[in-house]
Amino acid sequence: MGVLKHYRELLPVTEKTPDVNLEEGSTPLIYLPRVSKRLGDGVKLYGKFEGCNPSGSFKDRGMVLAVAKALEEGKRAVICASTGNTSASAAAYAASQGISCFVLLPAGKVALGKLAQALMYGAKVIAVKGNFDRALELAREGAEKTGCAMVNSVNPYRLIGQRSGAWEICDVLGKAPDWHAIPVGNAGNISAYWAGYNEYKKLGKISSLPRMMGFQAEGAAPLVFNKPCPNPETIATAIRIGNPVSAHLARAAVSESGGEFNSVTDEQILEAQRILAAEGGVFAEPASCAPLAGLLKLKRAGKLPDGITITMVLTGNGLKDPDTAMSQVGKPIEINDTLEDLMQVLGE
Ligand code: AN7
Repeated sequence: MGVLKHYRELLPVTEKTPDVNLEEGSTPLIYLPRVSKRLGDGVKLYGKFEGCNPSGSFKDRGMVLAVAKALEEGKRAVICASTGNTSASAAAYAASQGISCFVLLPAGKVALGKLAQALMYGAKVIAVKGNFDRALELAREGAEKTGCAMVNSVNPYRLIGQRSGAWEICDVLGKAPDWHAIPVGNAGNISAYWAGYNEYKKLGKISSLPRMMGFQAEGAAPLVFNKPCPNPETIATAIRIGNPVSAHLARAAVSESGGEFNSVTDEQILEAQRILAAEGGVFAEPASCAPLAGLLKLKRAGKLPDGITITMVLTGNGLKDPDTAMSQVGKPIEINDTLEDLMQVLGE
């Protein structure tokens, strides 16, 4: 039914708020028995598959509210900087409402599917010769000068809408997980989930809170190393971010929940992506696999207790980044169109 309708009473939605809806949210919480086994006895691992959102990532949960509120305020254009998914989401919602959308992307560093989406949805796509952090500064200045609605997560409605992910997890599990594992880039989503869990606790819908486990790519891990990273680099381009805007909120989430930040290498991310696909049946983009990589790392280090329930947010669809996927898998087996050739393969 869409996030605005589903959680209307928990969101700043009034009768003046336009009814924006691409049927986002209500994504599957998938139990992953084979992958769970890798993490220990009695561990229950669930993936919240945000790749099922209309633009293929979790960004839709907050974008629907940000765009609705922008329209309510009379804005007719939105602007954002993005490593790819925010731009795809902003472009989709802007298209659905017939308003303009400007997106600033780090030139050459956005996964193909995301670029295709922004262009197909009809956004004005601007490739900035610089990294995401610089593009974000420019977008903020551009928004100020033009009066376009800024729809990055500095827009408070984005993070409020993203709380719905935590609410859905609790609604389905009937409780909060013990651990909540999540990739961290600009650090908005971990902050939103923490706020969402806390709100549900205050409302008496859950009785405990999860440990918030945030995972970053080693080459872009400002929260792990506790300082901005001037030249972030990682194959997980979605989280190629060196100076997270919501760093303070994310730090609070981790310390209040008794959680931690941890980093994983690109190699570990790609390994986790293959495990999730080949043993879970779920294809998520590289950034989304940082949490599984991190959980496997903690398991190896003896730091993952048996018997716990873990949710991890699979933030984006694997189809968004076919290049990275194809670079690590084999080619199809080509045969002549004869039964003989086929039997040679099947008989192997
Ligand atoms: C798949 O689209 O920042 O820590 O500009 O696309 O809330 O930033 C994307 C971030 C994780 C990190 N997984 O979330 C953008 C952008 C995926 C993402 C993150 C992103 P935040």
